[in-house]
Amino acid sequence: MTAPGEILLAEPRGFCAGVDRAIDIVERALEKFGAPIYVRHEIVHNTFVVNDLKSKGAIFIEDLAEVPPGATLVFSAHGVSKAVQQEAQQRGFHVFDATCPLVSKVHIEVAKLAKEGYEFIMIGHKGHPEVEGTMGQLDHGIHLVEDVADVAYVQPSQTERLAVVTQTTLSVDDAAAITRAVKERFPSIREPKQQDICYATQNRQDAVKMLAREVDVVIVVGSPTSSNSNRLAELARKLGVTSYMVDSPQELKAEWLEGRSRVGLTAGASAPEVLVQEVVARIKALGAVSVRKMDGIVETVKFPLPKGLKL
Ligand code: 10G
Ligand code: SF4
Repeated sequence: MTAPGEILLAEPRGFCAGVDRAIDIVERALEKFGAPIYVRHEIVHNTFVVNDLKSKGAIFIEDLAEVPPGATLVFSAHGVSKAVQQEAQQRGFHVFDATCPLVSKVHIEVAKLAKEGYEFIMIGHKGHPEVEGTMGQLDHGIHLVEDVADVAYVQPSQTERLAVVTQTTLSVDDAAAITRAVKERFPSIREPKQQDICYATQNRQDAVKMLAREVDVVIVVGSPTSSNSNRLAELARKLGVTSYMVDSPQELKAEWLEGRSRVGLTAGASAPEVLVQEVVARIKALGAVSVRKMDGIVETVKFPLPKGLKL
């Protein structure tokens, strides 16, 4: 059986600016205020990141009832609903908001248009924390569609003032198809000036499209809970290339690489580069002799830390 020969690394891959900032917020809060720091929901959907922060003194909770009085609390990068924000304020926690500024931008747009009488069609995955956070900016008038079939059933109370918003980490192609169906049903619906799917999602999916042309299998480093990582593996499969997700190098199975001479490797926006490098070492141990970086966009986006945590 042929062993893998070459590893091709997607560019860009891994951490986005929102994830970098969110992890920095927890680390700086731990340094400045000491452990424990409470974090509502996994700061980002990655097992390694969460375990690392746990070892430094972060406590991850889903329900604010678990947070003691006077605690310091961080909201995850995915964002929170108004109800969660209000509860944290009422209970007097010292809050740092690690919501990605690109998610906050969507929240601000929803609040602004709602004041002008708009209702919303939100394209996203039911139950995902970002969707709960964005839909939870309003107490009514925001309707979720998950796929093209859902579009026929959505029932806004009026159609003159309708706007579409999306989760930031969707499949760019699926979201475009759903948006087309939404526009067919509601031709005058308002679209965001710039799409809500973020630059990092777009760039990582574009990179997988390039990678898939050159490899026999695509490995995605990412946790099963990570929506954007799942989208990368799904995209490779849609392009006809077998793809697997791994949360750690130990999960990679030797038989996945049997008979595949070129192995593509990428990572979701929440997956650290240290894991990618460990996966590279594992694939090399299975026979790969060279590593090549694909050409791709160099990302320079950086978001400032909240006041009170800057150095
Ligand atoms: O891809 P999802 O939304 O599941 O999140 P993640 O934590 O795996 O990656 C970072 C993306 C976000 C924080 C959502 S904006
Ligand atoms: Fe922000 Fe995009 Fe990263 Fe989400 S995936 S944290 S929206 S940069």
